[in-house]
Amino acid sequence: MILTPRIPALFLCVAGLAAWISTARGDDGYRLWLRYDQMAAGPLKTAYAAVLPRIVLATPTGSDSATLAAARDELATGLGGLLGFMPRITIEKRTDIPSAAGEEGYGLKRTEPGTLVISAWQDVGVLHGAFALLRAIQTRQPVEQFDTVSAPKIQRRILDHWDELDGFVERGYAGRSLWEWSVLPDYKNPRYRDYARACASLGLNGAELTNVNAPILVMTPGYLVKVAALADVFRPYGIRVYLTAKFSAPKELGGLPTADPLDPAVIAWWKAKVDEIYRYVPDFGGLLVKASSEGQPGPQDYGRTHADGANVMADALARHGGIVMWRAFVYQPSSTLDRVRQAAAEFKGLDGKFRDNVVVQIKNGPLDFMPREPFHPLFGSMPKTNLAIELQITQEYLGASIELAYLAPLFKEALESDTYRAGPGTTVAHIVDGSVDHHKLTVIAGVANTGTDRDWTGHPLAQSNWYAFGRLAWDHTLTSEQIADEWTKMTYSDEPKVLGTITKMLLASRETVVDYSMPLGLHHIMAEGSHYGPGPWSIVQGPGFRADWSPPYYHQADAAGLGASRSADGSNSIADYAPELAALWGNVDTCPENLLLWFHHVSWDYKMKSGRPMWDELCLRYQQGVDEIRGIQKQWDSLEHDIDPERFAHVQALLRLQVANACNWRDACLLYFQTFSKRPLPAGVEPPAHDLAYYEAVKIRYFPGTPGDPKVTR
Ligand code: BDP
Repeated sequence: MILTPRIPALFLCVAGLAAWISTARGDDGYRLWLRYDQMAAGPLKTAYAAVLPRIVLATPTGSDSATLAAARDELATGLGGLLGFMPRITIEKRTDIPSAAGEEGYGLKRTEPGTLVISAWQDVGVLHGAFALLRAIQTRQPVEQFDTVSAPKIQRRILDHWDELDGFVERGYAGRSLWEWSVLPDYKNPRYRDYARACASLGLNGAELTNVNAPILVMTPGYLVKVAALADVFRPYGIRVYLTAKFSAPKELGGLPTADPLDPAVIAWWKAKVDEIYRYVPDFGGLLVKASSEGQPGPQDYGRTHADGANVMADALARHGGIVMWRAFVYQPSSTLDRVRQAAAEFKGLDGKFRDNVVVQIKNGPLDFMPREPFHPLFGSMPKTNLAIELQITQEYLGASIELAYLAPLFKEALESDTYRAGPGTTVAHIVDGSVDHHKLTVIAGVANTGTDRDWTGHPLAQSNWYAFGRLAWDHTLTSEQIADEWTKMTYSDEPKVLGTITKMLLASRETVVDYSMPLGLHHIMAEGSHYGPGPWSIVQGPGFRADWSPPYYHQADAAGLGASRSADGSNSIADYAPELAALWGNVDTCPENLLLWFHHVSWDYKMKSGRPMWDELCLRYQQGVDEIRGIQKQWDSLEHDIDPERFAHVQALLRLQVANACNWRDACLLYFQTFSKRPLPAGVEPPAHDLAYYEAVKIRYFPGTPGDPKVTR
């Protein structure tokens, strides 16, 4: 079958001209990494042109579909933009499809001269292959690299949007929710399609639309019809929709006297509700549930377990192929156990008790998306349960959309952590991808950083975190360097100065944020409410507030030293890990310094590897963070004449803010900890700009993404 691409040549000329004008004038970042600007003439472009006069889309059926149309459109736009010509695109029925392509992967192969075949078992694999071809050209790969077979290592690769129905995004820093509930289903913003394109270009295949603190109305018919409209836009791109479910829905929506998961009327209610959802969205992915956590209702309200709660929904969903993602982010108001141990205590004993279509979704660390934490011990504790990892793409604790923190190194650190569960090398990634325990259902989720800002993510460079999550969700063996290199080439340029400078900035940025905010294993010392900026002194008070919402619970600063005591003579959280790790982390002398104050209460005079006392090391580490971000700022400034003025000026201004914030972090934390250490700042640390009272008086109000107005007192 020969198909005429739906994009005419005149459009391509106009698009090329528009791209040129936009580069000359500036760039608002809307196109993300799918820019497709014209390549300069040269041998590589000639080589591409020689391979691509004809592209065959090969599937077992050879029939056309909306997904293949999306692939053709993308190829036409992309190749038209990059190379300035339109290949002849045909669809063919083939049987020689590589088996390694699996359900959603693809094979790319140059066959007879001038022909490239994109083959896949399913149409969505062809779409992924089309994006892979475009990426190869955008990143200037030699044509030999076109011949490849690729398949995702994790089955469900989902963005979780913490979006409310009124447009507020919890911990969202890039504007309002993308979903325009008030005008759906009648008006479908064209941006939904661009969202789906961006996700599909990375191989993401799920969008969970609503906040984990679940807005219950989304499950009513008036909203399900809107959900269905979004699902219709996403479907050709291989993106299924998921929703959050509130555990009390049978009571609140169904009018039942109870939400007890073992009550027959409740069981029947969930079945009927799920059946109803599937009438609106036949390929609905499933439900994400935050239950018995932070005030959310859950099975424990009825003396039932997390497994009882998850299974009632799972049974309702199983008949339709849907899944439950049951979150392990739980801690109990009544528990006196160290908060970082509570999820392990609640879930470990439930191993093997969840249905096959349930995944327990676990944050990368046991606390809460800190700039650095050890991996969550549950990854090494539940062999008979499907375990998903939840990463946070939005920068709740890493400077929101104001500060640069490229998160691939954080994601990799979590994924590559060795649990030792089935011997050395049993990494979190291998648990999550199912390969260790041969689990069939595998899930990776990322809390999205998208919003209505024109550039989608608020900070132009924060687009790299959406990109990094998606690429790692497809293939967790990619390195942070590879991903930074790809993203920079696609989003900025492959010109060596630009490429070298931006990738260097990206790769250093996460550790820089750690250094100036929470070095040496410090955690949870940020301002209350907004979670932006320093607040090690905050005591959170009021009804419902808890000791473990206040930073002193975690840093434990006193006259003797600093840090949480989690070794055997403290809360013993090391006992939740494999003996190898307990031995390593439990000993102050062998514990890696980047987790020292996570696991140990360390004397101010403790001699660090550098030979310096811990107090001096801490001060110098804060100073180092400030120095590093100033260095990053200089690197960016050097690009003034190399990239478009609009993105240049935006990032430049944000980096100026970031440097000021880094100084605030350093000064506020050191002045505060100094009230305990009673030691002078060592040589090399700049004197603080203000006194401690000044920093303590800073109150951040109306910070984007912050639920409610915090009540913080000293
Ligand atoms: C915390 C956030 C809060 C979320 C919660 C969660 O501060 O807004 O609701 O995690 O993941 O990090 O449920």
